[in-house]
Amino acid sequence: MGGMIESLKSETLALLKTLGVPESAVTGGTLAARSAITGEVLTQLRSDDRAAADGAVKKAQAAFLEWRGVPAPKRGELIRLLGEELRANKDALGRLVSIEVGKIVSEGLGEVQEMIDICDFAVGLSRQLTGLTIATERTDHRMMETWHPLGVTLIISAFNFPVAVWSWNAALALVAGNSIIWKPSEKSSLTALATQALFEKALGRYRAAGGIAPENLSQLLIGERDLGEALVDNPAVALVSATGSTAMGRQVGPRVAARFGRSILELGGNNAAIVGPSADLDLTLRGVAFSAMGTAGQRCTSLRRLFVHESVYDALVPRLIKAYGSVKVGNPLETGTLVGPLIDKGAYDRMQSALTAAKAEGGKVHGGDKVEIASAGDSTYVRPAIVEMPKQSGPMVDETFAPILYVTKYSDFDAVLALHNDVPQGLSSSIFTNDMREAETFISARGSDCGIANVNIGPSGAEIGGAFGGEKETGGGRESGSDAWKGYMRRATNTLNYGRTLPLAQGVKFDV
Ligand code: UN1
Repeated sequence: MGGMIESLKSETLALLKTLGVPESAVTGGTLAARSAITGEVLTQLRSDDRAAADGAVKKAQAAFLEWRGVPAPKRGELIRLLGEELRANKDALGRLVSIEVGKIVSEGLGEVQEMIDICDFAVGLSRQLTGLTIATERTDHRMMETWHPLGVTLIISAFNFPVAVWSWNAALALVAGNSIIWKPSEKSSLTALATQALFEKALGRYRAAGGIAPENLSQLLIGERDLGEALVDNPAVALVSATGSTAMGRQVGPRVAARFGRSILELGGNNAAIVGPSADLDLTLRGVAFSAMGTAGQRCTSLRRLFVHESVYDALVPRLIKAYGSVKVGNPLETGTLVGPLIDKGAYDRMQSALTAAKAEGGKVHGGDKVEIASAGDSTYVRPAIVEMPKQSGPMVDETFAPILYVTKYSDFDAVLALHNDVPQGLSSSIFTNDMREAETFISARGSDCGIANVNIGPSGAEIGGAFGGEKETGGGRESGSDAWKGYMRRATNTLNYGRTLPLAQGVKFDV
């Protein structure tokens, strides 16, 4: 499992410097920034309080009023420059992601690539914020819809995609003409500071080339729950885009709704895959392994439930158990490691409780034990667990944010579809099959009830081009590609009369 992991403190400080984070931002506070790899405190940050939240919203509102007047393609130019900064700093930012939250190297880099991709997407979008022209029932009239900037956009992001999820929201919101405030997870403040620094660099270049942008267009606030609450409750925040647990969404959603604000919620998933009798089992094995063990099971889209047809169960499941037993768990910065640490001890404890509960339901647990790694601090490594369950019950219907894959055998397709949908969450899903009827049924209206439904690839690792999000307790929000941009804008319906009379709709007569 590799030797002692050295302290990552000096490397982190050097990376922060390279990425342009001022030293004053990472010294002198009381909020500990840790590395999931070593568990050590990397630096102490200052945190923002409620008063800072109110001040930031006021500034953001002023910035919005100016930014909305800048033509969208010019706003896109700022995002193009952000994409350039991200390209130039991909290695350093990817490395910082790995150090702070424990992603393996390719996933840390992949996260930055996702940011670059959404910047490219948003640049194109900045010339395509189009509205429909709609047939009108009245003579000499034109009806159309126009899309306008919405207002201050609050982005609440989670530790597991500490920077990519910000970029999905930030790139779209900024191109849409909104100002943004970012409240990252307190477990991933350093990558947030670095991303903000790269944004500032892009902004500097944009202005140097004559671009107009207000002060405080993008603000980063570091802090804990009370800070988030103050931001969420502020009526001048037009849109709250929150990614995190369903428990968090249950707080945020109703509070924003109570003041008739808009929210985009991207909450928990309990993603499943069905393996049909005709599935290509080699491909399935790889798809399942990546989706379930990748990012140590800490993606919203991680595969958590696997339904395997009885005719292929014995050909697949023992191979999977073997893969679980041999996958390299350890320092995510080392070549060959596929599973890095859990974010913290709390995640480990929740994983163990779920495994205990699964045993009580008759589950047969393979793996899940602690992997001892000598490190500079207090980190948490675990062998991914695969649990053979007699039926879908107990912890299998909950989301545990850890690498646990529950596996059950099925015989009837319609019954397994019902089981697939019989959980409160509805984010992502997949089917492994070469049977066209099964594949088409799975993605049809009577198939998967999730926001993402895949065939012959696992439920995680979505590209930015599609709308990302899901139904039920996942919160219903859509971020990233397709027409998710509409969630960041205000739609107006316009009717114009270019005639000399005033025909009323629905044949109403009103002659004065
Ligand atoms: C998340 O876990 O919050 O589809 C986002 C995926 C990634 C994004 C996951 N592109 O797995």
